[in-house]
Amino acid sequence: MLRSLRTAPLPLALVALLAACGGEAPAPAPSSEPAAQQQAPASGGEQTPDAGGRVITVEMATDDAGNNVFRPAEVSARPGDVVRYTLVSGVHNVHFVADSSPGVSGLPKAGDMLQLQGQTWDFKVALPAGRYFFQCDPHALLGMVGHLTVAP
Ligand SMILES: [Cu+2]
Repeated sequence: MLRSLRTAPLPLALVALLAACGGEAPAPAPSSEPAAQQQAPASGGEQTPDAGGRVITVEMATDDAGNNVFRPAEVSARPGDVVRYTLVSGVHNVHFVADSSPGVSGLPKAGDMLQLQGQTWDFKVALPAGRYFFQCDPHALLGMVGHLTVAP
């Protein structure tokens, strides 16, 4: 199940669209594109790291005590790496909040909610060196936050 989710084929156009989604002003999903919304998986789509890059797994979980966490919460990556947020339990998303990184382009759009165990949301790192805040929107106030540190 995990594998089938990860390898579920995406329409190429959708992959290109996701890969191209960059740092433009975040626009709410237009309601005039119901077809695109229906086809969009609840993930950032599988990304492939650049040559020499790596895939970095970050778990998203609601543990037995009810704590909502990113594991690890402090992530280090280089440009060309892929950060693969992977749902372990609970319902979570990933949101690199633009207000926390003023003036930065290349932040991904807020991710959709992941609900199925093993579901993933990939972010291919294409950001200048720095430390970027991300959160799970429904659990940010409960401490489900983290940082991505991009090395030069
Ligand atoms: Cu969450």
